[in-house]
Amino acid sequence: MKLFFPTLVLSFIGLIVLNVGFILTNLIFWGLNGVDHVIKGDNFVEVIYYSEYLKWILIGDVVWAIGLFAFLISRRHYKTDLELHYLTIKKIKEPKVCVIIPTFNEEQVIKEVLSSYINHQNVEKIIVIDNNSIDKTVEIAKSFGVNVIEKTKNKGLADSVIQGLIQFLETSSNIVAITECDGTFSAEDLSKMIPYLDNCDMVIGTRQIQVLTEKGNQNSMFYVWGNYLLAKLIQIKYFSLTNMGIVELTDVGCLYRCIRRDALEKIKKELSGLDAERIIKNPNSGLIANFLTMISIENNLRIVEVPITFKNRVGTSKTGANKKDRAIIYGMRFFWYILTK
Ligand SMILES: Nc1nc2c(ncn2[C@@H]2O[C@H](COP(=O)(O)OP(=O)(O)OP(=O)(O)O)[C@@H](O)[C@H]2O)c(=O)[nH]1
Ligand SMILES: [Mg+2]
Repeated sequence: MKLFFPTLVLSFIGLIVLNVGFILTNLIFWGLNGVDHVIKGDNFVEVIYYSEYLKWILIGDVVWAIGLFAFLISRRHYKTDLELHYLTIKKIKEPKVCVIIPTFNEEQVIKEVLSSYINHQNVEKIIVIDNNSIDKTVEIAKSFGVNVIEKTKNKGLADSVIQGLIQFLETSSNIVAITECDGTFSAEDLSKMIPYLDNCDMVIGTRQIQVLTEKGNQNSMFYVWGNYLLAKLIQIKYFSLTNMGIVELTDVGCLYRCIRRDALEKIKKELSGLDAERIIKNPNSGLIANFLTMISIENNLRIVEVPITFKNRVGTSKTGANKKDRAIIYGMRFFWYILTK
């Protein structure tokens, strides 16, 4: 059953290529030699019957459609448990947020980032997890009196986030916020995210609302589309016929999120599991965002995605994701991860 979804998605892509390829090839032959050259038979049934390839392509399409129908039917009652998947009200009376900030050579922006989070009314603690920066990042962080975990080796972004989450569980805060140290996210947005935690376990930001983004930000058209389509792929993976999926997602790559402490307790085992190891091996891919979202859905945590602001990056990109070829590779990794997780 685990193979059903990937098979459906991969065969869909294969069929699109075949169908479009077939139509284009026929149009070319039609243009060159006239319509008689591509149509054998006098009526519609004969055209299909006598064509060498069309009938096989159509059979493929029909088999795929039957597969899709079976998938939809199998998801009739998917994630519709009254206790687990519908409205709950668990008010957090006093939100006390611990912010975890992975850093790597961010001396240009870390001051601004730390000040903004320190000044937020609900922030109780900040943990900086530094990936062995060679600039003044650590020095500046320490001057703010925040907790700094200094790694002696750069083990990548995913490793830092996981270490930060584990450290958070040692604190008395009841919410953890994961953010980046590049100036793109805003501390004030915490105030928009926290209230949703009364009704859910994890609030994820989406950077897809144009009027909330700064012109010239790192999410070029390519990223906007890629993040959207991959987010929809996750949604389809956890699709339920009644509600079009247990989550509504539009931005697969956004790391900025808040998680309730009791919810993180439920998935903490996953942070040291095989899947976590797999994403740590892909240090720069940003897969950690995807991983956290997917393990949360699989463990029946409630997720709400909310629009957040997104500003231009300060300092240089650590992923190099601003280059198209890298972005394609990251996109492919996300795609494969979603299919095979
Ligand atoms: N890429 C990367 N980022 C790291 C690492 N360790 C810490 N970080 C921090 O994680 C955050 C995300 O990295 P970014 O370079 O912003 O990656 P991105 O958001 O995918 O892309 P850009 O914002 O365009 O650079 C930043 O605050 C980095 O400083 C690491 O090993 N690799
Ligand atoms: Mg960034």
